[in-house]
Amino acid sequence: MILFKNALVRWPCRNMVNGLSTAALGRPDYEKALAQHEAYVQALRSCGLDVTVLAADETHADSVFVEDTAVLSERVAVIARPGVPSRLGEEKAVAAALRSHYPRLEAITAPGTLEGGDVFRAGDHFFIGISGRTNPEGARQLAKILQKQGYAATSVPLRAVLHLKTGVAYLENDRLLACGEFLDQPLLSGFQIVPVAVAEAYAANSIWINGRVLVPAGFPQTRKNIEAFGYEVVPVDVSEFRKLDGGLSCLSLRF
Ligand code: CIR
Repeated sequence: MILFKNALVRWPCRNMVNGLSTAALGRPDYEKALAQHEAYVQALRSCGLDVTVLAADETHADSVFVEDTAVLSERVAVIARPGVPSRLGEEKAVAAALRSHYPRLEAITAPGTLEGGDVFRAGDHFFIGISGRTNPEGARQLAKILQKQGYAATSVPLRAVLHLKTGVAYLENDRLLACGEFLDQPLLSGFQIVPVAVAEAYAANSIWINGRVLVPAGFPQTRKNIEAFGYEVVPVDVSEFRKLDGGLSCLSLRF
């Protein structure tokens, strides 16, 4: 079980209302997004994390989704390379902030692309989604860096979702919260699957942090299903980030 000490988040920029989206839920309300972000940071602190808040980056509308810019572990930090032109460059400020935590940073290089939302970790095994954002070359580079550090890595092809963690969340104890295409994915058959109903698909992007599970507010069945395993659930309202296809995990890097 990996206990987290730190989190890195980025203050939402005004330009976030122009972020990429397929959700068709309307434009985010910026003031509401700020309040939700503050509550999210509080929730991270309530799990014992020391949270660093990076300044807003108005030149990148999606820069609040800081998880996509790196893959972190106790042995290595890997700076990602976003798979969509409008997000390229977001990773620079994140790399600068991570330098004070890691002696050396690895990086995904062209023509590889990789977004952190496509990576989940179960113990010493990393699963890397091959998506519209993470290409096979990016996954190959990440796997090589991780394997050098003694980790295992498996690529998982995605069918419909934006990122791998849009549809799965590792809850420790070999348990995986999963939805849709991941309910019968043979590459994930080693896990006990905690299914998320289609109507609550957004809640598949929950996050286990030091024994608690942060779950998006408004998904009572998923909350109940997670509580049934004895986890303490912390609901967090991120409705304004959902409008940009972003979930709970996307808003922070935990390490
Ligand atoms: C994007 O399309 O890149 C952003 N609007 C949402 C990114 C969400 N990140 C994530 O799932 N890890």
